[in-house]
Amino acid sequence: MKVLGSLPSPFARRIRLYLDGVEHEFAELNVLGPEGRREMKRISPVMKVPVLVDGDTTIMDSRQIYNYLTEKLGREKLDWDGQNTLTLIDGANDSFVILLLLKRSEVEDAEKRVIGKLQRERIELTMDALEQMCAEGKFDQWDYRSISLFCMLDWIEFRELYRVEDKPALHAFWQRNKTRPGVELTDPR
Ligand SMILES: N[C@@H](CCC(=O)N[C@@H](CS)C(=O)NCC(=O)O)C(=O)O
Repeated sequence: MKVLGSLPSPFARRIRLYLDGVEHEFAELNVLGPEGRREMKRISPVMKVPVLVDGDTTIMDSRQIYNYLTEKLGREKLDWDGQNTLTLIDGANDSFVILLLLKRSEVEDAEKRVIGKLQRERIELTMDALEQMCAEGKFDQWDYRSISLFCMLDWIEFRELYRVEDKPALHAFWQRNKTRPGVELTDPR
């Protein structure tokens, strides 16, 4: 199996961490560079990473890759509550990606414009919900949900998009999982 992704991508990193201990290759792409974009075009018209290639099968999107891997590896699937939690994490993470792209596009006062305001609003609500769930112990187990949450928190801190310390339970969760061996190995810094 081959995972195509960029080193910093939180969506690619969650798949790499989910595959910890499972033999696979990680093919690193620079998603904004010309070579990386050429390679992405070849593999997926969606032009996003991660993409999983397993023999003749190509799977796009981290959620679908996760579903594919649970089946292939015979692991337990998330129930609907777990899937909703993933949707909260994905919603926040997608909005953070848009904020980063606005920053890189040098859009003036991006967060005062409709596109920026909508992202910030979603981020506030989803981060509040995740903080509460974390305080209730819903991320105590290191499973795909926790992996996905960790990858987002670590990335938004790395990209300076959010002050994780403003959310005590999320901050404690991030700190306590930082030193896991697989986590350290995939650190984009
Ligand atoms: N829904 C997708 C989101 C993936 C995503 O946003 N990937 C970003 C990197 S973090 C990407 O490939 N961006 C390239 C682009 O938008 O052109 C997933 O879960 O895999």
